Amino acid sequence: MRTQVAIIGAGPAGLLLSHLLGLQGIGSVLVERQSADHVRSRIRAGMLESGTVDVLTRAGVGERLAAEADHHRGVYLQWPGERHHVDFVDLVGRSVSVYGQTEMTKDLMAAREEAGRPAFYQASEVTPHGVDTDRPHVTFTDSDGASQRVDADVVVGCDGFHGPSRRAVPGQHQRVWERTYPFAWLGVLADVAPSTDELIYAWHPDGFAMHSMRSATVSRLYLQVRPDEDVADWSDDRIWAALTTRLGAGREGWELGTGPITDKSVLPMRSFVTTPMRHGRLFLAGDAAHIVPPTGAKGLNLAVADVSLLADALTAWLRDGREELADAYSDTALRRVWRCTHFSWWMTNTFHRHGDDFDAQLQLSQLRRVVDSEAAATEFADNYAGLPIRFG
Ligand code: RFL
Ligand code: PHB
Repeated sequence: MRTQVAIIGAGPAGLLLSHLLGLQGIGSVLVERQSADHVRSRIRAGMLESGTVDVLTRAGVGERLAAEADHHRGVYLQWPGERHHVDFVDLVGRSVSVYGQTEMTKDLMAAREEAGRPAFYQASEVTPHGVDTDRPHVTFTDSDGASQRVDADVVVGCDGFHGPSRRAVPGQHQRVWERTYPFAWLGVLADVAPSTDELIYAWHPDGFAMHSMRSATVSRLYLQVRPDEDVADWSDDRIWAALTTRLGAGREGWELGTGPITDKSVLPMRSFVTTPMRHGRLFLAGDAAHIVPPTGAKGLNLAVADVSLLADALTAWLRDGREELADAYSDTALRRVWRCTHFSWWMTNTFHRHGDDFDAQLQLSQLRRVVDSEAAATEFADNYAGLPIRFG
């Protein structure tokens, strides 16, 4: 099989890239390890920057998002005895939208099916070849056990942190930057109306807690736990008790509604960047190139920013014969990646209990500064609500 762009991985990055390229008349083939149902049901991110909403809307996949997403003016920052609203609309003129990654994935899959764009699900042994040459290709075994080969002008690795694309870049051409954190998140999904209108990020002596939501009847909540935490040690009662303590600290008259927990998992926290994001005719995008801890809500938004830049670059190259944007892709994307990596690192270090009581006082001083100083609040809002896709 021959196509212009072979895309490994059909998560949000791969699906959106294929869609954006299709709108410009560039052909692509998606090769995905999991089944479509598995991809559709993975519970992950939930907060979309305004720029992400703009990209999806301009690409014609924003209809359900416009009808169903919850638009938030800002977030609440809290520590014992104090809760403050940071209003992004007032500070930087942009809002954010709560719309599950699962919903965005469903919209992109529906658009792919409607356009009849080819995809192989349940592919195994997916391997990129010849990325240093003018004739790259991808081989894999399809869901029927048959060997397949896709020849392409370029290969794009949208295969997440564990995929094979990043490993196809020879070690001497790659640099990896990494930070692991001494804590993790226990994430739960619960059938209960959210007890807040907008997200709450809470600092607490017992550890960080967060209250997010998916709909008027479904809440998404997180607790800081140890990285080796066994989810089996967390009964529903223990989870609700910890959330009530951490989110309710010093807040007379506010109550956390509880309900049946439908999903629980422990999420590791890591910062990771690999550079460059292009090697020959192989491009990396989304989690294949970088991971941020979820505290800044940046992972999915960065994936969208990458593929938005890449779709323009590949269109200019493959349709119009101009390679400048493709040459600039890695540097352009990495400027934004490093900004979001810093913001996510800052949010993570500021909100989670680690270190000693001296560190705790510095964290609280930082948080007070964000709500007391308009300059500090504006810097926070600008980063959280999302920087321009072409940044710096
Ligand atoms: P994805 O979503 O990981 O998709 C990559 C796709 O590649 C496939 N794949 C392969 N395909 C073919 N061959 C192989 N050998 C392959 N290996 C892997 C995978 O099956 C998958 O379909 O990356 P993408 O598209 O770059 O999108 C990035 C976002 O998904 C990610 O940044 C966020 O979801 C990160 N993230 C979160 N971000 C937030 O902002 N807030 C969150 O609450 C949040 N929760 C999460 C998360 C990521 C998680 N993972 C990756 C462990 C929770 C989890 C559990
Ligand atoms: C979520 O709704 O899952 C969510 C929101 C904001 C974050 C992380 C996760 O920072």
